[in-house]
Amino acid sequence: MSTLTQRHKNQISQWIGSPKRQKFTLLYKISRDGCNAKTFHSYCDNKGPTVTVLYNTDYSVYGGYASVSWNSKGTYSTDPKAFLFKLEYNGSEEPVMFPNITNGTNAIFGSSSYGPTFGNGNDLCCFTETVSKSGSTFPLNGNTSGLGNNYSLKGENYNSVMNGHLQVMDLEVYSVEEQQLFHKPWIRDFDWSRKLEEEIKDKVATYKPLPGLDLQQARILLVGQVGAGKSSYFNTINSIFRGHISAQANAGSAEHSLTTSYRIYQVRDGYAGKPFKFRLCDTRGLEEDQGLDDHEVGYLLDGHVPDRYKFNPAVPLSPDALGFVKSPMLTDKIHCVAFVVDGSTVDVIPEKVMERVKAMQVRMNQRGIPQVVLLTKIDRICEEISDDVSKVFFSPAMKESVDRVAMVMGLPRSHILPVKNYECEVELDQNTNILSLLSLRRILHFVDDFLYNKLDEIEADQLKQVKISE
Ligand SMILES: Nc1nc2c(ncn2[C@@H]2O[C@H](COP(=O)(O)OP(=O)(O)O)[C@@H](O)[C@H]2O)c(=O)[nH]1
Ligand SMILES: [Mg+2]
Repeated sequence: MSTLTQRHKNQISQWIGSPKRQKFTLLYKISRDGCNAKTFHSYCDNKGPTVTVLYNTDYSVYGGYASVSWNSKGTYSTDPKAFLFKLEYNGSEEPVMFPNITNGTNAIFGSSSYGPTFGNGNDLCCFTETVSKSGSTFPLNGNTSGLGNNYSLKGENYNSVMNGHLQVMDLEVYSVEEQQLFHKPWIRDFDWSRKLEEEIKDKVATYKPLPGLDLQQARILLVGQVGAGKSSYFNTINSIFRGHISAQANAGSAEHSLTTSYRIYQVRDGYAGKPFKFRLCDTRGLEEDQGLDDHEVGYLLDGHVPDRYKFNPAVPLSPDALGFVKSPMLTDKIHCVAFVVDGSTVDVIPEKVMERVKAMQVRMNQRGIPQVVLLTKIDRICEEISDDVSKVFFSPAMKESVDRVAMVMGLPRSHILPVKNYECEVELDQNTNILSLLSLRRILHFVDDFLYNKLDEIEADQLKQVKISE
């Protein structure tokens, strides 16, 4: 598993300066492959541009980039594009790039006895020969005695970048190349046409929950971190059917939840038309130490919470709350949960938030409620998608995000639904509409799966009753 976050990859891509996003492939990692110069060279020589990243025991992250390949010839290579950098210092983001100041001469040194080595007299020599792990740390035996020789430190020094030592938790080397789109989609692609848009729009508009259950509408609960795009998802779906961009739900960026009330939103067929047979239930955000918790989610799932219920951070939801629905029917309950996840930060979801999510999933699983992920802000994952949403199934970065979310959420990949919400647009876009409508149609299919199970249960119960009375 790579340790470098998407944000760091974006930063390094920006420093490399290519207009296209870079693709990072992990070649070598000392905690996985062992800290040995020969191993480093066998994995990293002749691989084109690479970036070396060190993670030290003080949570500082730094390293170097070279646009020329590593080799084991015992010589320096010239590389005017090489640079050193720091990304984090003591766990805080502090991105600084240290450019080469000698026209690229002696940019890197390749030798079978040396690990990644930048600069002459060594601006940064990571290690030589073999370094054994001590506890969970690698006490690297390299040196930085020539720090500033070939790279401009911009006033920084050994202490302000490396905390004055080379004790690291890990060191990784990635190859970097311009991200190319796949030639074939990584899942089924669609014909992004007006016809398809109309087709799915119609499917969603004419959706009716399974008959025989006395259900007026399907209820979909949106759950996710503050700022993930829950309110914007409702706004997007609502805009599509309104025929223009609407911002009925309060969306925006704030540290804490802007959404403080529980809202059961309906979407209408055009201007002042009839509401459709589904509801999007918008909750307040999930936060590390406050906001929605699994206990409240239990009440939401079971349909105890009335529309416009005002969450009170100081008082947890309880049956004494005003308007608490004492005996909810199936129609009041939640029939599918959509976790809304910001696609551009999937690799930095705080552990405490994940713990909350897992606790919520337990409650959903107990009730057999299907779960999907709406993966938002996909325009921030990939340039190409940002230009044209229909590239979504051709983007390697997108596939990586989907795989990652599927893994952390413990859901099949087919339950991860990428979407691009309207956020600053003034006009509707056909492909954006299609992707959002597809996600909603999938969700409605999951609702049906849940309802079929309910129907089976009810019929089995009725059969039992008949048998008992016989
Ligand atoms: N670029 C981009 N921004 C988005 C997207 N979805 C939401 N946003 C923005 O993210 C911020 C938070 O969205 P919001 O819907 O209020 O999140 P909530 O807290 O989950 O309800 C807003 O500024 C939105 O404009 C998206 O798909 N792409
Ligand atoms: Mg909101």
